[in-house]
Amino acid sequence: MNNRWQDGRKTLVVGAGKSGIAAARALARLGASVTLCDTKTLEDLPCRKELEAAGITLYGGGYPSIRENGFREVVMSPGVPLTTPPAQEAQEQGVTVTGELEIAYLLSQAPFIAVTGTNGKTTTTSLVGAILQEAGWAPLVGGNIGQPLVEEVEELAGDRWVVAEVSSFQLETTDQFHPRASLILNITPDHLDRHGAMENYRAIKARIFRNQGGDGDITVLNYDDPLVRTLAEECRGRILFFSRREKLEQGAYVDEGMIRFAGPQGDLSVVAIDDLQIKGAHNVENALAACAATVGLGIEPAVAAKAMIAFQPVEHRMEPAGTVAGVDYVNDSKGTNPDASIKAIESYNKPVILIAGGKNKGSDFAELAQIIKQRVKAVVLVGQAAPILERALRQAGVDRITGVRDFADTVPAAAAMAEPGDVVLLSPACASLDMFPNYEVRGQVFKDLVRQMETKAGRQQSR
Ligand code: UMA
Repeated sequence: MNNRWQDGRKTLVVGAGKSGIAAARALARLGASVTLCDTKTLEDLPCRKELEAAGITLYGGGYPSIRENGFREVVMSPGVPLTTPPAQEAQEQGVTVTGELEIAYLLSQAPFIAVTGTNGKTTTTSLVGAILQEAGWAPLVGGNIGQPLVEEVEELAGDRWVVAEVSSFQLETTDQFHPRASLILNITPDHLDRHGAMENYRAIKARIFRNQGGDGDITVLNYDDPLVRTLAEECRGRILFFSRREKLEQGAYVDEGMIRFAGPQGDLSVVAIDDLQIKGAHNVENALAACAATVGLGIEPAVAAKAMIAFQPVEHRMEPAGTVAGVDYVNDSKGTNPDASIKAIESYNKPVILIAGGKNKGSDFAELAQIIKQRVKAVVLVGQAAPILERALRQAGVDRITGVRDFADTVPAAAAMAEPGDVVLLSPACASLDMFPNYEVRGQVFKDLVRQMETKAGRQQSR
């Protein structure tokens, strides 16, 4: 790699969260003169002493001027929109604007498998990682999943692999990013408060494959998703579709309950859907995508099948959280948009009591309200988006709605309406940021509330 930072290149990293801190540290190591800024005050910035000891200048309470400080590069954290002053000013001045994913890619000798899509990214990324692990490819798994890649890629030899969950926010700041395999799972409305129109969101997702086209590059696309299917026209790599509904000549599909892969080696049977521990139609899609990518890259179907059968649901994604009085509690805190919650609700044949609400991201809840009307027994609403959700639900004719003020009241309110055989599903359809630092904390609090109920129920039984 040509190290453009080695001679003290003045670089501003915007956002001192996980991604920004990791990028700042890596760039300082590479020789850049790094300033890390954040809207938080200096006192509130994490790891302050350690960052300063690494030679990083900290700037709190806003953003320094690009021109006045002579910055030659700006690294944006994914959660900071490109409309914020440092990105705007940099663009006006022709200063490079980049992101941590791009830097990780430039630093890595190992090839990337990159997974994007509105929903299913975390499960599919983890599953691809598990299959590679089983095949002895020793992958590094990270990215939007919560582990900044820039922290570890430098250590990775060229014969290893990086499996990266990539978000639209990260793709916005890519330039040379060129994964060996890219996967687009689905594109449904999300983050429209940031990306504006759907067309823009789709175009940003398409950046994942825009540098592909070399020998051995593959692009895995969802045949059943109309927006994703049409992206094939823009791809230059080998396209492998996956479909839950149609038999494909090339790619992964379902036939009589079996996941199959059709490729140069013929039409191969991979694994029975019933043998998978991840359940629901959306998880069949995730498994199909992982199968297409890994078997498409040359992993034996039997090896892929072994890993797929052993694979457990990931945390906060339709994760069983406990059973109390015959009622199953499920933590789908990562269901942060209406489509994710629709898929979660649709995967149950039992009566569902839904806990929803949080910070709205400009979503339209009309379709979710229709599905709730058809399939959900009662709804508990919480958080900033509760009034908008309630309006959409009432318009669809849903009337079993309970509003609660505090998140701690959601589980007791749902439990009060539940009967043995029901499922209480936390799938908020909204971000967590109005009440929690992130969806993980929200999911953990939900699980703690269920555990408290379990303990109480156990105590009552033993009396
Ligand atoms: N900040 C500003 N100005 C702003 C906004 C934020 O200075 O206008 C500061 C905040 O005060 C905070 C920091 O920026 O100190 C936060 O940066 P960030 O929001 O980029 O969060 P990170 O902790 O760096 O985490 C990011 C991803 N977050 C987002 O994309 C919002 C994490 O994805 C990712 O796991 C992590 O990098 C490591 O790669 C989370 C996510 O919610 C899971 N992703 C979205 C999603 O999946 O829907 C895209």
